[in-house]
Amino acid sequence: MPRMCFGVVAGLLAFAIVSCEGGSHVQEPSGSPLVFDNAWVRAPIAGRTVTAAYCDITNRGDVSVVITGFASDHPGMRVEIHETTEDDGMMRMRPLTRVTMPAKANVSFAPGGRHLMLFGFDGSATEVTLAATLDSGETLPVVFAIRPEKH
Ligand SMILES: [Cu+2]
Repeated sequence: MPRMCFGVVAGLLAFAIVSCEGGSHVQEPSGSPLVFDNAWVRAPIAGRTVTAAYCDITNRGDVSVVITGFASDHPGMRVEIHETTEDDGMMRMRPLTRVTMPAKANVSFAPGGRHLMLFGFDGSATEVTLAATLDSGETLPVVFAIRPEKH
């Protein structure tokens, strides 16, 4: 029985900027049902190399999509998905190994909740590309702007 050939879809790494108005910056990686908006990284405090990144993700598709991680193009940078939880009045962060995006739903990575934790980032950039990895093996590049404050 012949094996299915899982070809690499050309242009997978290309993405289109659909609109860019009012500070919003909608990104639609090609071939994906996921739409990313308001992607930004809090500029690290001087001398620090750990910070957080946030974005809003919409799954416009009819089936759920699972994000298993993010990878950075910035030298030395490592990214983890974290969730902030309150435990006996203490705010704690725990790493997530997967985030399920339900069909036709929004998931926000926002201060106080789920977020991306960036390690090894000295802030020497105006933007970084973080590629979302899906459990299908696809990677979806998303440009995150570096901003000094809560936005
Ligand atoms: Cu964290």
